[in-house]
Amino acid sequence: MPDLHMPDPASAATRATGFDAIILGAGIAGMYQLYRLRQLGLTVRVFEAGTGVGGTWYWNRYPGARFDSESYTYGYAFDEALLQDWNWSEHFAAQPETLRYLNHVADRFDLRRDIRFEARVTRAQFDEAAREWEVALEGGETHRARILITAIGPLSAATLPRIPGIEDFRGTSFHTYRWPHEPVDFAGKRVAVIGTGATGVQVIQTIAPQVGQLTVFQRTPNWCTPLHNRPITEDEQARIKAGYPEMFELLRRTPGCYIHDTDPRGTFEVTEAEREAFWERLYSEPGFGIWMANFRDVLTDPKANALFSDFVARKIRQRVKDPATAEKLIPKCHGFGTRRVPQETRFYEAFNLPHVSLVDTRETPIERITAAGIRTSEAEYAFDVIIYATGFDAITGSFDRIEVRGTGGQRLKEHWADGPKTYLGLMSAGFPNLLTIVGPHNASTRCNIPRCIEQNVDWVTGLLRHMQAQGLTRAEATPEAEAEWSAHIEELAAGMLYTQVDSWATGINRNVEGKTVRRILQYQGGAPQYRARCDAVAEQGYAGMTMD
Ligand code: NA7
Repeated sequence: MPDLHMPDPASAATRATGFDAIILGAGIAGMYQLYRLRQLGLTVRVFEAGTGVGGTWYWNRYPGARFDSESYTYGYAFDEALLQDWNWSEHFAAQPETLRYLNHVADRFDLRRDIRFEARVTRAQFDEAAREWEVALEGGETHRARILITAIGPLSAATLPRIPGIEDFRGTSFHTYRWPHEPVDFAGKRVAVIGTGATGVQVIQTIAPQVGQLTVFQRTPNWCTPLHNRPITEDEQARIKAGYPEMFELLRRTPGCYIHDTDPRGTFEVTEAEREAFWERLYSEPGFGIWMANFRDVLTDPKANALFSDFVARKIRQRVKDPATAEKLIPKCHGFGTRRVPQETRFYEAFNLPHVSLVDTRETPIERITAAGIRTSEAEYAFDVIIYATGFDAITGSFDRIEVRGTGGQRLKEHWADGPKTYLGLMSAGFPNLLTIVGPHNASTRCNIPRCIEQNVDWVTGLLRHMQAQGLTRAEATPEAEAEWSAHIEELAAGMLYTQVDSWATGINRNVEGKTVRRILQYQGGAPQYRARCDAVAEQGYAGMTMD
């Protein structure tokens, strides 16, 4: 069987004892990487902690979980027959449908036979002499491979709040990421939701009409805008399928691979009437257009940003009947779009229901979780269910949880202690043959993620094809290339308002030790520019890397 090291004349000494490649994670990225590596004829094993495929869409089963990207822009693009066979039912599909889709893909390409489920990787160590990675699973079992590819997701290390007493609560409680597989009955229940990020918003708006009583604990409000989801009609389905080539062409050109492209105009280059009309239109249209296709300076010019934030604040005041609640729901410490914009469906109207209330935890902090519920500085609340929509140790957290050790035994977590150091967001110096799909410093976390995943995977596949053809067994980013790329990442982010705001995108998570300093974790130059950089590196024979 052909493998990565077959052409290597010294193969007897350097031959991997296990697989050609190990992939961590069977989400969208891991599944596609497996598919591509099989095409190279490599032996591959995927280790996945869950009992099924789907990653994000396997874990996040909370009520209301759904896309913010148009469904048809989100599915895999690599197989025309798959595109033509699959019918998305809504413009923004809900989690069960997406999980069905990913299971369909796994069946269709017979992916499961190379995936080991319920296999959580705890450690990965590079063996310099053998030029291979040794990977340990929870329980101690180890496997070896020449190449290690992480597809562990940027938002997969879920974090509970650091509030005393969490284990004391006698009712039912879940983190949204660890939602049970069985349905949860909310009828008549007294429910608390802690957290109002994109997840909390989806949960709150969905369960508000079902529960007996809902209390939302909000620390920081977010600028939420309408999703405007609806079913896809038969006519639309036909048009979508006929238009895939043009649509994917458009997605290749836009900065985040969405169908929404930035408006070239500046906020102050139009009259007030034109501006208001444009913003009204954006507010009435589906999806992320309001964030991605706004005036070009809304995310960089503080004055433009303040004006648009004021527009959205007015909308919130119109939609929330109680003025005091409306004011609490309007962000005061950050401008629109400087944190992830949650897309909502009657989220603000949920606070008009008589059994829904909002607690501002900056005014009245949560002091502890008690056996019966939640105690703030002001009151004691009794609950049957507490939902923690408290987010993730984002982007680097999933790496930190695995003990990844490169040459000389250095740990990746230490190498990244002052912020990630990468080359192309796909490699790190001192960690040969390790490829970090959707890792820090690549374009994927600012992206309609499957589009950037496909780019990452295709690039990695090209690199492995090159190594295979040349008989190379070791590839590593040089420290110089890593330093240059890491500086480039900082330069690209300069002037972006989001860098001045705490959020998962800037690496802040006060529930995690040490995650209190803002970092530049994402490539901000846009997916087309990122793709061009990656392609140029490949065309130059993998410049910035040592390979032998
Ligand atoms: P986010 O966006 O990180 O939101 C987490 C929320 O939980 C946010 O409102 C936090 O408030 C809140 N939180 C966290 N810890 C606490 C404590 N200790 N007390 C009160 N409130 C707390 O995560 P999501 O899951 O909503 O979304 C993650 C991404 O997934 C999303 O952007 C999409 O891209 C998909 P804070 O803002 O920190 O004050």
